[in-house]
Amino acid sequence: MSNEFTATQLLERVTTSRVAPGNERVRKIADRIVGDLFRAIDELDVQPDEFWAGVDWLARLGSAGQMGLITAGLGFDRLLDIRADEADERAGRLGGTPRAIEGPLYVAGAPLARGESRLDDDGPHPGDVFVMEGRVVDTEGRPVAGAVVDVWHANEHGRYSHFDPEQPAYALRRRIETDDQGRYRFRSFLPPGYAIPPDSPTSELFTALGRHGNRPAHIHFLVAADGQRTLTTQVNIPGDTFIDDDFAFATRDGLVLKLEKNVAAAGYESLGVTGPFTRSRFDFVMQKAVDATEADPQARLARALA
Ligand code: MBD
Ligand code: FE
Repeated sequence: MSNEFTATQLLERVTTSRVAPGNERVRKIADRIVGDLFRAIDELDVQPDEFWAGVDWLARLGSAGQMGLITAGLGFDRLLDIRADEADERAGRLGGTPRAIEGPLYVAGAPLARGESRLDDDGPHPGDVFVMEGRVVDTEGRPVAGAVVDVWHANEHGRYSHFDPEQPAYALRRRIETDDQGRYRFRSFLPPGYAIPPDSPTSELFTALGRHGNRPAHIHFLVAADGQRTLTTQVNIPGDTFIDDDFAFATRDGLVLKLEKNVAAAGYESLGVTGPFTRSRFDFVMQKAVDATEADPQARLARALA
């Protein structure tokens, strides 16, 4: 047998050579992606210098911990949500708070509080005192007691604790368990938007693509309760210039908060509120889980690797 082959014969060899069955699904996906890349290299006449610069970029992207920034920035995270929405629609599963992307900056194990919490107790933080409050309910409007609302957002510099060595562990991250009426509330401040780190592999690509790397101001949630479908979502803070131009394409209608300014402090003393503050009311509506997997309270990576 000859060891000289054409590109087509090479692809055939790459995708069929094996000494064991391996994993059929992995093989199918890998073979497809390799085939698509062979074709792209051919059709675009990708030069060796371009190929190796790209490989180096991927290696640097991985060691910078920025894979999740790129999946979001190239639309893959939103794509998976669009596909999940379409599957729900086909299955007649309507209602509930819209899902929105988790993003790459979730950290499991935030401190757990009952009913209410401050997120900003590592502060002081500038800006208005902000309280978000509401209930977790099911699609019939019944309160979900004991739901865990895991919330995280950026600090005033647009950076997230854990990834930013300047912040204490779990700053601006909490889990809040709803009370017997399904209520949660927390105090924090209104975060600014997020911008991808400059001089990083991600910004290199975005500059080459002529794109910006800004997200509008937002707050993330992972809401979990027994028997309910785990909800990953985000809310946006109104008025941000990037609200309809998110680099991660993650803004959703129905998830832009309404803010009430100059609310009186009475009733909010337990959150350390002493003067007028900004409030937003928001209820999370959870769908019933159809199986245990849907009620898995874990975030995306832990789920994927379970
Ligand atoms: C973020 O804060 C974020 O939420 C996403 C999806 C990507 C980058 C930074
Ligand atoms: Fe974020």
